Amino acid sequence: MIELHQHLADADPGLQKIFQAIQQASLRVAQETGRAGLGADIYGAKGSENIQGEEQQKLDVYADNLFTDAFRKSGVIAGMASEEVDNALQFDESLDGRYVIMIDPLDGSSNIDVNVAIGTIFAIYERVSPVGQPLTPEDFLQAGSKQVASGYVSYSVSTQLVFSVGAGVHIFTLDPSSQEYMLIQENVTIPEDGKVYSINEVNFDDFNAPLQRFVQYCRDKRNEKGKRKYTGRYIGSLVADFHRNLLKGGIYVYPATVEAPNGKLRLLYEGNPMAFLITQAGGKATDGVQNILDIVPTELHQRCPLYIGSPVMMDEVMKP
Ligand code: AHM
Ligand code: MG
Repeated sequence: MIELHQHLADADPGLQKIFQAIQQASLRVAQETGRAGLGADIYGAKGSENIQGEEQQKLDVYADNLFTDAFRKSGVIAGMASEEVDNALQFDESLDGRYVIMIDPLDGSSNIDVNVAIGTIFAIYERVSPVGQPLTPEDFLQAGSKQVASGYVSYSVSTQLVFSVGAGVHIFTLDPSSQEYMLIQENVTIPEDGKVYSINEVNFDDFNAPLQRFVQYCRDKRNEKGKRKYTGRYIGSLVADFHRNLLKGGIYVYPATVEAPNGKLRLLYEGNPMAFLITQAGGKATDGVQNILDIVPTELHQRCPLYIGSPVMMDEVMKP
């Protein structure tokens, strides 16, 4: 079986170091999620204090610290932006690094307390400012099309790393005994069409007319045998919903709603990395109007509607 570092043997040495860091940090997160409830202090409300008056570590903060540490030590990353931190971080000791990274250290964290799959999502870029100099906002506010790699770790039945360095999408499973990621599927492509639509349907009345038409189409559509063509599946954990749709075919939509006019998900560390992956896997991703990867961000924590999945279903949802 092929280990992650063997698979990346021909990749840029900087990228190899970044994936080493992702392996180390995600292994620790996997170990910690695997101990949920066994005294590991990962449940509980954000901002709560323990008896000593210290802030309790929620797992998403814990995960953020682990990844930040690993990226800082990698020596090749000049800075990072995280869902958990207001401002972008610059690693002064690694300003010679060519890379910047955006991360959602633990997505779907509302699922932690109920033992449902959660994930880490990341996007890797080359900085645009000169190497050795302080970072600039433009290093972080790059269009998704500039990504050199992206991926996610899914902490579930097993821990899996799914990524692309721009040459297909590959899936690795963490072997807990050797603590190595092992290749289980190379060059994954999403099925052209699928059976699943993943959307929080309670918001139906708030969807725009084209999206309402699409959801109604999914509800009504019958196959040649008169059976329903589509089924709804919504875990409420982007990584898990995305992963199922990648393997089985389907579409995930987190649209604009009245309450959330720009949707809920963040462009830099949710929309973009997933859009890069789906494109590499033969699928499509838009914000309902344009290709996600074409959007030039203006803010670090900018939100964007996300429509992502199998090309046939994406073409249907994008009909005016
Ligand atoms: P988070 O980054 O705060 O965890 O929120 C992102 C999550 C996604 O994983 C998931 O698809 C979505 O929020 C679910 O939101 P909702 O409960 O509004 O449907
Ligand atoms: Mg998130």
